[in-house]
Formats: sequence, C-alpha cells, structure tokens
Amino acid sequence: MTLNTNHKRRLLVTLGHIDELLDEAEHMLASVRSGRAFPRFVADVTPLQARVLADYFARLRETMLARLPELGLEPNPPAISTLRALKVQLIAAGVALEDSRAAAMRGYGAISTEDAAAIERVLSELHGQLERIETFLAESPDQSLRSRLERLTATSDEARLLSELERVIATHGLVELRPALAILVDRIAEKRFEVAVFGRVSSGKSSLLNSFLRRAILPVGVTPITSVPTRVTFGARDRVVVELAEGKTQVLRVEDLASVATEQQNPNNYKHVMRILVEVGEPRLESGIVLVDTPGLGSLAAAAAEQTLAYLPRCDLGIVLVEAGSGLGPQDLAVIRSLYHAGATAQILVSKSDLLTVEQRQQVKEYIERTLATECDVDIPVHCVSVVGTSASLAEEWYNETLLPLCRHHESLAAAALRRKIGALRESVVASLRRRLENAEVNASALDRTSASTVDRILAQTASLPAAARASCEETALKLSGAVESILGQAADRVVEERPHKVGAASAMQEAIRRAFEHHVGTVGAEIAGTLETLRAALLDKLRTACSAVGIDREIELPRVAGLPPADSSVIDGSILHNEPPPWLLGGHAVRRWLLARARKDFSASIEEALELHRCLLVTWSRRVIAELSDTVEAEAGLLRAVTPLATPRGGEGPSDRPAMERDLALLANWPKNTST
Ligand SMILES: Nc1nc2c(ncn2[C@@H]2O[C@H](COP(=O)(O)OP(=O)(O)OP(=O)(O)O)[C@@H](O)[C@H]2O)c(=O)[nH]1
Ligand SMILES: [Mg+2]
Repeated sequence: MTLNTNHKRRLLVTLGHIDELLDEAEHMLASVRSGRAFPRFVADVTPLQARVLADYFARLRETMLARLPELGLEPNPPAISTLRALKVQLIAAGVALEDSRAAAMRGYGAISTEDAAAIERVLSELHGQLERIETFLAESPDQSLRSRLERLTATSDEARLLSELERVIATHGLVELRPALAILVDRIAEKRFEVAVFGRVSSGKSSLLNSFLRRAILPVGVTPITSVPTRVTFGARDRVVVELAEGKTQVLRVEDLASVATEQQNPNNYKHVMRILVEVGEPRLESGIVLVDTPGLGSLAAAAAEQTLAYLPRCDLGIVLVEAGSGLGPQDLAVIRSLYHAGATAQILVSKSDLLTVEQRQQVKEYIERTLATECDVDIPVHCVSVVGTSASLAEEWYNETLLPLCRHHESLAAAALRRKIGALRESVVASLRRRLENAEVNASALDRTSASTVDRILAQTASLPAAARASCEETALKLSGAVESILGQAADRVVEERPHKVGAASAMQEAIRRAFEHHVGTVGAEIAGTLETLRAALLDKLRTACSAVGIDREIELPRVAGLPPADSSVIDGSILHNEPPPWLLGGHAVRRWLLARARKDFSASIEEALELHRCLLVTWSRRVIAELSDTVEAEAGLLRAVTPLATPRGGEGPSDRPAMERDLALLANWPKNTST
C-alpha cells in the first residue's frame, strides 16, 4: 500500500461518516422502543427485524475495522469527554426551558395569570429535575480524584506514580484513560484482593459462590438473574450496603438482596444501583478476600452485561466459568484478554461438571487448555467443578487447593495486582502521549493555530456562495416568463426584413418564431451557466487557499458545469396563419402588425408553455449543478477540517505544550529508573 496521508484521511473521513450514519440508524431503531415522550418514528419495525438489522450493522462495522489494516489505516481515538458532552446537553435543555417561561410566551399573545402560573409550575418541576442530574454529574467520583490521590501519596510509592499519572492524564486531556485511573484510585484506598466470577448467563456463577459461602446468599435461577455486580466480604453483621447513583446509601437485609441485584426485581438497573456490598460472617472470607458475582454475558440483558464489562478492570483474579458442553466462546476469550490487559490473572472453571462423565471432564479440560494456549498464548489452569450432588466435592477441591491458599496470601497478591494495574495504566499513558506527539509531528510543519483558524474562516466564506448563486440563477430563469411578446416581435421583424415571397410569409414566420425562441432561451441559459461557472471558480479558489493555508499540496478539482439543457423549439405548436399573403403594399409596419396579430392568436399559448417548461429545466439543472458543487466542497471541507484539528493537540493545548508532553513522556517511560534512584 502506498497511500499518502491525505488519501488515508480521506478514507477515514468516509468510513467515520458511515459509522455515524449507522449510529443514527441505530438511534432510530432504539428510539422506537425507548418510550420517548415525543416519538419521531412510527413503530413499524418488528423486534425481530430490529435485531437482524442490529446484527447486520455490527457485521458491517466489524468488516470495516477488520479491513482497515489492509489499507494501512487506524481509527482515531475518541477525543471528546462524554461527561462534558452530557453537561452541554443538559445546559442546552435548561436554556430551552428558560426560553419558554411565561414572560417569553407573552410575545405570542396575552396570557392569563392562571395559565402563566401553570406554565411556571411545569417548567420549574422540569428545571428541578435537570438540576438534579447536573449536580449528580458534578459530584461524580471523578471530581475528587486529585484530593484523594494527594492524601494517598504520603503512604505508598505506587500512589506517587498514580499521582503523576493523574496529573499527566489531566494536563494533556487523555480523557479516554480517566475511567481506568478512577478504578485504581479506588483500589489503592482499599487494598483487598478481589476475585470475580465471569461467564455466560446461567453458567452457574452465583451458585458457585453460594457453595463457597456455604449459604444461599446470591440469587440463583434458570433465566438471566444477576443484574448488578455484587461484592461479598467478611462482616461482623450480615447486611447488604447499596450505593445508589444519586449518592444515597441504603442498608438491606441479606434476604432482600434480590430486590436490587436481580434482573427480575431491578430490570435494566432502573433503581440506579452503583454498587452492592454484601457483608457476611463466613469465616472463609475472614482473611480479607472480596468475592464478586457478576451479571452474565451474552444475553439480551445488555445493561447488565455492560456493568460486568465496566467492573472487569477492577478485579485481581478473574474466574471464567464455562458451562460443561458449551465450550470456550469468543466472549470468554475476550474476557480473559481484558483481564490480562488490566493487569489481572485468570482461571477457568468448567461448571456443572456433574453433567459430564469422568472421561468427558478430562477431554473438556484438555480441549480448553489447548484452545487457550493457541488463542491467548498463556497457560491458564482449568478445573472442573460442580455444586450438586456428590460432584460438589469437585468445587470443594478447588476451594481448598486454589482459592483458600490465595486467600491466605491475599495481601501480597493484592499489592502485586495493584502494581501491575498501575503499570498497565502507565503503559497506556505512555502509548497515548507517543501517539499524540507523532500526530503533532506529522502536521507540525504545515499547520499551526493561525492556519487552523484561517481554514475555518475560508471555509465559512464558501458556505454562503451556493445559496447566492442559486437565487441568482432562479432570478435569471424568470426572464423566460413573459418573453412571448419579445419573441414574436423579433420574429416579425425578421420576416419583414427578409420579405420572403417564395416560401410564403406563413412558414417564414413559423421558422422565425423558432429561431427567436431558441435565441432567447439560449441567452438566458448562457447567463445561468456563466453564474455557475463563476460559483465554481470562487469555490475552487477558496478551497485552494484553504489547502495552502494548511500546507496541503494537492490538486483540487470540482465537477465541471455541464449539461445545459438545449432549447427545444419542437414543442412550439401552431398552425400558422392561413396562407393568405401579407399586405406588403401597405408597408413594413402594417405587415409587422398583421403578422403579430395572427401569430399571437395561434402561437402565444404554446410559446408560453415552452418557455415555462424550459424555465423549469434550467432551474432544476442549476440546482443539480450547485448541489454537486456543494457536496464536493463539503467533502473537501470535511477533509480539511479533519486535518486541521490535529494542528492543536487534543485537550485544547497549543503546540507550546509539546515540550511539557515530551517531558512527561520521558518521566513515565523511565519510571522504574526514576524510582530506584
Ligand atoms: N447441574 C448443575 N446445575 C447447576 C450447577 N450450578 C448451577 N446450576 C444451575 O444453573 C442455573 C443457573 O445458575 P446461576 O447460579 O443462577 O447462574 P449464573 O451464572 O449466576 O446466572 P446469571 O446470574 O443469570 O448470569 C440454575 O438453575 C442452577 O441450579 C451445577 O454445578 N450443576
Ligand atoms: Mg448469577
């Protein structure tokens, strides 16, 4: 592949656009079921159609991503903070409410005091709810990261690295790494070893943990059950502590866990549960280990699965449960990869092994071990377990041989896992800084802040040109309406001038009318074509100026102005004039009047119709040409804009921050050396 940077950007802009269109299509599908107060779309898609479409969209995206490397392309990482974007939406909603206050409504006519009060009441209620959402966003745990880290720095060296990572992430706007940072800040405060159980829906996660806890604490069932990650630790008193998204905490009895932790009683987590901590007096937990039950993956309970994936980077050891007979799936492999990526380790358990014979267990175990070695290139222990009947001894064996020894060493294991996680974050930050510096380098020679604003200014100037040209073309085309008289006049003049004795005045007039029509229509057409040519030249000029402002040396082309509709005089229909000879003896003026009077009677209507038809043709053609020009300009402008932001590194820094970025990169890339000296 020898695509240059501009080719690549052009392709990325197109693919990005397709991705956005798919996103809009998905929103349309989702909005049908979202219970919008003011739905825009009629719900004429069946759930099955929606699901199949979603699959098609996913496949299209997968193909796009899979093919990118073939073209030497790599998608740009996201640069906009979702939290910030959400805040902007909420501010806009607030402004919209303000604009509908009763005072503003008076502009539409007088309003009674009662009506004004009713409007105020409704708007205030909505305002209150908006404010609550805004407060929640402002109070999100992300906010206090810095102060917490400052406190933690005093006690731990890892915390010092974490503190540097926090500073670098904030200074250079590496927003995509903030969630990972938040998890680590949480973990450093609470040094407990977290063992989480992952797996497909109904693979037996909750049952396995219950059997270890020697008590039916976690809800179990054949349909998707667990809806929120549930952490279980040792506690003197049995209780469930529930943290809600609004910042409130609830304490429940262990028997009432299902009311917050299950898909049945808290579907789609409508109760906004952020965290559930179950405290029980089970001696097996006394060492300080934390067990985490997670919602199953691979079901339609997508919100629950999302919670599992969001929790995943937090855990230290992931137990991936694979149901006997179902084999290791792509989702299980993805979980294992994510665990290692986040600095955790993994173990595989084959659940419900009571359903297998002893030989089958051995076969499944070997098969999974082989798959793991080829797919993930790691040796991960695989055990067969069961919690029913005599096979329950398998689970007991696993606890005694694997889990309980881990519990005993949980402190050092937790410290090691944390160190790894912080190391993983450091690597991500280093990679992110490198990528940004490289991007800046590619464009540094050609681009700077000034050229970026120049491009914006130039592109803004092009925006109004097409509309002006369109108005001008339509005005010119109007010259055709009401041109009948001048066409007939021209034709009569010509006939009088030529005095055609032989062919007869009638057919001469007919011919002259055709010529006059064609001349008239041709002149108007040429004027419109001229306007379009001027527009094309102006757009081309602006684009070329913008290109040179960002240092792009590329031949820009715009579609040519072509396809001017020809004059079609065949539509002029008239049985000219009876073939009586014109009164030449009376002189030219009299003949002219004589010709005009007859031609008006026979031709006016069809000439008018032909003119109107041609006016429409010209208007349609000019609109099409302008639309083609606008589309091309839009595409080129998109390309230029896609290039331009790279001039200013993400997070709104100017190029002057480059040295700071390089310093931070060096500091983090050499961190182990720094700490040892
Ligand atoms: N035969 C057999 N059935 C089991 C075993 N463990 C769990 N089950 C059954 O499998 C079903 C699902 O068990 P759960 O523990 O709720 O599974 P889960 O993975 O927590 O399910 P979700 O929370 O919905 O993801 C229940 O009907 C259990 O009785 C086992 O070792 N052997
Ligand atoms: Mg469960």
